[in-house]
Amino acid sequence: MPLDERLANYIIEGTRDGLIADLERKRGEGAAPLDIVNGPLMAGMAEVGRLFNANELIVAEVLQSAEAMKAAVSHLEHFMEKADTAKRGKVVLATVKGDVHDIGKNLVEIILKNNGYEVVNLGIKVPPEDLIKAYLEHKPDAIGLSGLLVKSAQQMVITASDLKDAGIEIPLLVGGAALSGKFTQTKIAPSYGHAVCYAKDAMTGLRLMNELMDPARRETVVRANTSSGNGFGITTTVSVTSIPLLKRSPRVRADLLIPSVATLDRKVRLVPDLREIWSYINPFMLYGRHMGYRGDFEKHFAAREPKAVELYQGMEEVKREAAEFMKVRAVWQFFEAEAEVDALHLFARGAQEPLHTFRFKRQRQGDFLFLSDYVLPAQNGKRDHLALFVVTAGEGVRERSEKAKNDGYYFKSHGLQALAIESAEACAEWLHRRIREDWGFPDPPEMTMAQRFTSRYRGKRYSFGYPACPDLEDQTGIWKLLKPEEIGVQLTEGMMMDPEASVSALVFHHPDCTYFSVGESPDT
Ligand code: B1M
Repeated sequence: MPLDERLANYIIEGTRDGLIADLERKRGEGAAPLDIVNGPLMAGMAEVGRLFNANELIVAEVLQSAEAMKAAVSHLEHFMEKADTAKRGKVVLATVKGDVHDIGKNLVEIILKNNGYEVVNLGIKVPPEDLIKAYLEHKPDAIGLSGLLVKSAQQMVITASDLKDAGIEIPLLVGGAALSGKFTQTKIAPSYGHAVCYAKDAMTGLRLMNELMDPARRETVVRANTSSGNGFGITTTVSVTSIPLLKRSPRVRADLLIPSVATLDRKVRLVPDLREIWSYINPFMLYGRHMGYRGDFEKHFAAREPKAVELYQGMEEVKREAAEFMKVRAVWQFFEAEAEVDALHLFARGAQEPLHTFRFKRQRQGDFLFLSDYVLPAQNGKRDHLALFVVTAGEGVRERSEKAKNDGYYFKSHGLQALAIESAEACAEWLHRRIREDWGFPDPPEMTMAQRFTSRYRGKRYSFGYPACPDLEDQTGIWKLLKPEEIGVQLTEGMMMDPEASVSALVFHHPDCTYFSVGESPDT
């Protein structure tokens, strides 16, 4: 292959074997280091972007390409004049106030940095005033805001307005799992008054930056993403239909026996066997959602499909590193429970006064489902029960992932965060199974993990923030009752759990449990 094509190919293939020798060969031909970067190497990264958008490369492979790019640029920087390190642009990146979400933002940093942009990553829980300071200090071409939850989308509206009041007018790029283009346009953009661009994923973030930094295309993008109005007054368009005064949803039986529970003691555990927890990881989430594998990973891996095998081996390497430090911890407890109209009271064993009361909302139509309906009325003075838990796998993950990212090991950096996140979810699945056993209805031996991932068992677990109980403020009730600080999980002012790889839930045993939406989560 001609040398330039070979150089681009190292990036496309995400391999470093022979890269430095060929870079030296190219320099030997008299090519300036910066021209090599902006020439064959950037051509390689541009092709990676095209292949990703054409579904021919997955996130994991893009990360390996970025690693090769980082290695090439780090080598050539030794021969560059200081002034040579001209960048295509500069972005200040941050997760908004109250939010600890990191994995998405870091992916964006890796993609932008290895496509020629300077990125100032301010980290998590960044208040508007720190963003304004960073703007004055770094004079960026754009600001990137990230967040996981609906609350964070609302925080972006406030942040945008504060940036406007500070006289900032550069484009904003926003992204995050609970965010949408519509919310960006109708809420965030009007409160900023200048361009606010929604980026559904990191590659879209890159495309938007390329367009904004291209004089020929900038105006079009800015005009298309700027809207007037003030964006404030986030009105959730909840149509207030009257709910028939239902004592209980017709879909939820009351005439069932209350199963007894083994103990009401609070349990705190460091889950010893990581491999056992990892056997509860949903492959679709780890290899698909986070590492980008397209298609049925398990089936393709079993058929020894090369991409699936390579990704599996890559994640096994990450697991070996994680096994040295990852701690999966859990705190859980059963409580006596009584439902009363919209209140769900939790009691210590035999107590008269409730320890805490949750207030959920009933669905406004259809089956009028309501979480409290899943608690059976007391029988012969014996109350029904509810279990609560918080689990985490986030201890030490951010530091190690950050180090791997700074050392240019992007696959490992992202892989560690993805593994921690899915280990938290897997621990929730593992613990929920134990709780079913403690409740006296263990899973039948033939139950498969796939059936567990689709909750084909008795009862269900519900997490605050999800559609059946969208109010994140209720997390404070779990914190009061379970004190998850003991397993190292803090609640932020945005009602997020720090570390990021954490899950909280209420567990009901009722066989009629189903997942539903009370239809009140504000549209984001
Ligand atoms: Co959950 N979670 N979660 N969660 N989770 C959501 C977000 C949710 C929408 C699910 C739902 O309701 N159906 C819901 C939020 C609703 C709400 O806000 N009320 C929710 C909830 C409620 C929760 C918990 C509160 C539940 C609980 O335990 N009580 C809890 C909170 C955790 C905490 O507080 N620490 C929780 C926990 C978790 C896990 C840890 C198990 C896990 C990881 C979360 C994480 O990513 N950090 C998780 C997951 C996986 C999800 C879903 C299924 C997927 C999120 C995802 O893909 N993350 C999500 C439902 C959904 O989206 N379908 C859901 C991977 C990450 C790489 O993607 O963050 O989108 P993302 O970043 C992307 C893009 O957004 C974009 O590029 C990135 C890379 O491609 N982007 C940018 C992001 N920032 C950008 C900035 C830019 C440009 C592009 O600037 C330049």
